[in-house]
Amino acid sequence: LNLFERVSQPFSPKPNITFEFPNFVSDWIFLQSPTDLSSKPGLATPASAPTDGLNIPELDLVKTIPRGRLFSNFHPGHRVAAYTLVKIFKDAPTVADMLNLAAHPDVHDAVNEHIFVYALSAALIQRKDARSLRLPPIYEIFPGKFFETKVRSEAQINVQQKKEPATQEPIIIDKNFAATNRVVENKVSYFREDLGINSHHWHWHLIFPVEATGEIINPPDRRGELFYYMHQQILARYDAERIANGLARVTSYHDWDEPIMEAYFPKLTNANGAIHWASRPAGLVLKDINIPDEGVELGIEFQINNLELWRTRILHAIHKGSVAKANGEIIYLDETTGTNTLGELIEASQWSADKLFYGDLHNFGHIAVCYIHDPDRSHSENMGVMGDSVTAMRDPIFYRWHKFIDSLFQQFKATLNPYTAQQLTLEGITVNNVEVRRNATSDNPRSNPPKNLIITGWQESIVELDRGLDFSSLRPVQARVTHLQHEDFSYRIQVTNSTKTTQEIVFRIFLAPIADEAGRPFSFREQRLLMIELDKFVVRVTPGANMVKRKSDDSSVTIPFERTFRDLEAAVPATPLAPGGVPTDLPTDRMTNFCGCGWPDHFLVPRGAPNPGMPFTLFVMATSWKEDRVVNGEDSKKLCRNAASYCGILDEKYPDKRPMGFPFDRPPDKMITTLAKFIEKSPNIKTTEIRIQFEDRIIRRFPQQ
Ligand code: CUO
Repeated sequence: LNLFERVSQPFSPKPNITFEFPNFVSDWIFLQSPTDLSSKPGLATPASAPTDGLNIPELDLVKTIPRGRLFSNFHPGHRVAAYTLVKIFKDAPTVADMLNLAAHPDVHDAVNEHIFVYALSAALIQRKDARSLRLPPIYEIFPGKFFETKVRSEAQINVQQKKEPATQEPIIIDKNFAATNRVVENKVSYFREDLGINSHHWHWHLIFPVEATGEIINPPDRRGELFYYMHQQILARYDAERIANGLARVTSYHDWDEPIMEAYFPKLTNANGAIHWASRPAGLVLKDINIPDEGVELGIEFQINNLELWRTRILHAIHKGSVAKANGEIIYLDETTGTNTLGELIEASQWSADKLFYGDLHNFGHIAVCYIHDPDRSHSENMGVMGDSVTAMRDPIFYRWHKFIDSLFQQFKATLNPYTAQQLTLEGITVNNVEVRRNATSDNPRSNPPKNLIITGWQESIVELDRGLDFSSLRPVQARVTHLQHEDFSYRIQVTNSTKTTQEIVFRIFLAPIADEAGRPFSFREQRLLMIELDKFVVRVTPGANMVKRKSDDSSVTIPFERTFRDLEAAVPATPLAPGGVPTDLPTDRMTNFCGCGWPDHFLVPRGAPNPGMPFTLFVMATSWKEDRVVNGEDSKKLCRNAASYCGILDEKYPDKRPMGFPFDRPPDKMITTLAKFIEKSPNIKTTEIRIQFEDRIIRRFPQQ
């Protein structure tokens, strides 16, 4: 029995099951069948129909988005509907009450299925009493948002022919399904259409909603700055993939009268195959959006002029150094909170200083692009993928739009004083050397792979689709996806502490390409924007010489592979096929306090280039934890803790006092033209050149065959 299964179908069996979670004995709510209930006493017990005595709250607002319609969390009207349901779920006195309400046919079968999943997921994350419950992967709930329509038909044929699961071959997902290689942008579709990357983006927007529901009045700590930083890092990572594939870096999309030449044809449908996502052919130009209220659904109307006006006002604020609130109060855009203030303004969230004046720039950009083909819906067409945070990253225009958004933040950063050598230096700590080594493999534990070389390649993984396919059968349907993977590696950092006491040191590790697609070396001004955060961690460094070792899969940026691809109970370590890449037993805390948000580990490093590989700068900086530390509670079980760099920690402060992206978030002093010069006075920083070598073959399978 699974509330996240076949969400467009009536809930079945009809609710003669009551959910009870007396002691939270398990964090597993996704039971597969009613028989599972009896085997897990205390978890959920069959009881009489909970319809008796269950008050169904008023759902008129929720129902303004009819069933079957695609849902956009960038659309204010859609958000009203979704947040109303989030609040209803959050207001249920207990988790069991909430689940019973969600299972009730007047709710489950009556509200829009996308809103249902959004609201239940958001409520499960936001309710403190539901923290131990876990969501299934979003691509299992809505395979139609990840896999082409053909996959659904194939699955249906398999099910109808009643092929036994044991003999049934998984459906093979072509990693080039959206276009041929004649489309240059398709060279990086393995990034744009990756399951883990798109799941991360959905979770990020789920845990940082645009408006609060219920009692939350303050935004999550540094929410606006995280909006800037997480998306900036997506751009840096995407640019690294582009360079590796011989493509130029993404250009900002800010000439809104110009046609958009990069087309995108998603070939996606919703789960029951009835509704497709619109295609965006090359050459379309943004038009004013004028979608009338349609009976129930709230319309939306704005002009491209509005976007231009809001952009001007925001730039005005950036160059004036302050924003004005509606009541006239001035908020200065200073070093400490300026980025955050701007983030809330630009996105724009409920915490914008003045939403009426500074508008809804970023969200409405998503809306304008997703309706570009039918801006008044006179053709009754659905939106394109840019409208939904689950699918937006598939479209090349996402990156151009976000490059524009990022350019606003960069203009602000350019108004701040560059970091001085003193701000970059930590007295008494010298990083003597840094290198990376591939981990030895289990079949060759003594292997001594070349240093400073990371191997990437493809991995084939099996995913389960039946949960999200609306066929009546419960037969398993599996698909085989091919995605990027890297062999596991470790950092080895030699560090000398010349003070007399043990120091708690923060290590920040970044990676950036050295040269562009034509082999021209980047200036430091360019390279700083391409710096990808790989990890950030704290180590006690004793007086004298120390060797710090850190595994790639412990990264503060990523969630483990199993978290992307499996629920906990089904998790098994991946098995390597090729030398290198030892799947380590993940420490328990890595497995338990994830929240779905987090960059996928299989995309920790960019793909790189075929032999002899692509050169990158690896950068390590030591700073003092005493200075950077943010005091939080001691509860190490807090959600999202393990991928805090891009996701923060739920209900806690961001665990690092420095500006996000430090020390690359600001342009350097004019006199500093190279990275070498930037760090020359700081022995606590070390760089080295590494190569990432891509092998165009399967280097791992999950599970092993
Ligand atoms: Cu994540 Cu535009 O903010 O998609």
